[in-house]
Amino acid sequence: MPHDETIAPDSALARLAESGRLAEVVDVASPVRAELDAAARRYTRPLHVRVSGRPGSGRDTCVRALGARLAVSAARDGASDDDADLWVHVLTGPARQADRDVLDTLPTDRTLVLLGKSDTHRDRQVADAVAAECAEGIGRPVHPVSALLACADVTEAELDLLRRMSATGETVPVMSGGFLAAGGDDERSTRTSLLRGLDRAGIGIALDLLAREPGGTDPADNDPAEINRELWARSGFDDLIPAIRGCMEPVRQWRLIELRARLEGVAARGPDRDAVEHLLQQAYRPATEVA
Ligand SMILES: Nc1nc2c(ncn2[C@@H]2O[C@H](COP(=O)(O)OP(=O)(O)OP(=O)(O)O)[C@@H](O)[C@H]2O)c(=O)[nH]1
Ligand SMILES: [Mg+2]
Repeated sequence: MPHDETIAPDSALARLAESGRLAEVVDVASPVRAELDAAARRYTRPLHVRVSGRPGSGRDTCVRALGARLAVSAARDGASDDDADLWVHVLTGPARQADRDVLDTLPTDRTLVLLGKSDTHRDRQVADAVAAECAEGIGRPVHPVSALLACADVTEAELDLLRRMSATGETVPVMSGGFLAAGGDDERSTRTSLLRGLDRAGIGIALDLLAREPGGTDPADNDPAEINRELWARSGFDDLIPAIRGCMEPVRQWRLIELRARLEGVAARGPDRDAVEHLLQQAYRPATEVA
């Protein structure tokens, strides 16, 4: 078996694995059928992302955002399973040595680098400029995102508070103590959850959204779901979709390599060796050549 060759993405092996019909190459009573089924299930498992970054960079929030906005399964570095297809490394500014050390260990063609907490920059242009500076420093694309905005879940009570703030022109001071105390005991828990959920910059963005149409006809005035959608749209997570798509072919290739290794193990154990060897030979032949 020519191990150095990449496996043709249009090979019969790839097609069989993707259609979940791998086990059909052996008889229903074959002792290897269950192993082939397990190999096929593993090959078609959902994409799994591992999120890395320096402490406090926003890894846990990014894991939540990937799940909430892109329906992608993710875990942060240090999680026990070691099953990632794709890596996401979160920067908070130009890469430090610790970031470079981690990036050096990750597969370039299956790693995205993010500039996290993009909401903390004055506006999108500034965040883009910082991301461009980060990209220049490491010689690869860096995507500005706000995982916090991507996870925004403004409640009715929080939206009411935002409306009151908008009406009185209240802004969030740099020191959060004043913001939390401003509404007295009645508002303290709503102020706390709003600050935890959106942070200072996110509250500012929400207030800008409410101020967009002073007449109050904007749907964001009336509906938490609408303002949440607006905040998600500003998170930058949608912009990750093409970048993730761009990693899919290398992901597929790695899964095929893993599948091949697994099938070689099945073949080596003996039962139905010929059928499994035949399957392995199809890794290099386009599906159209195989009857
Ligand atoms: N403004 C802002 N804050 C964020 C964002 N993402 C995370 N944070 C905040 O940063 C702090 C750390 O976030 P985590 O997601 O726990 O980061 P982590 O890398 O898991 O950090 P540790 O668990 O402390 O090692 C929390 O207070 C988050 O609310 C973001 O996009 N914008
Ligand atoms: Mg954390």
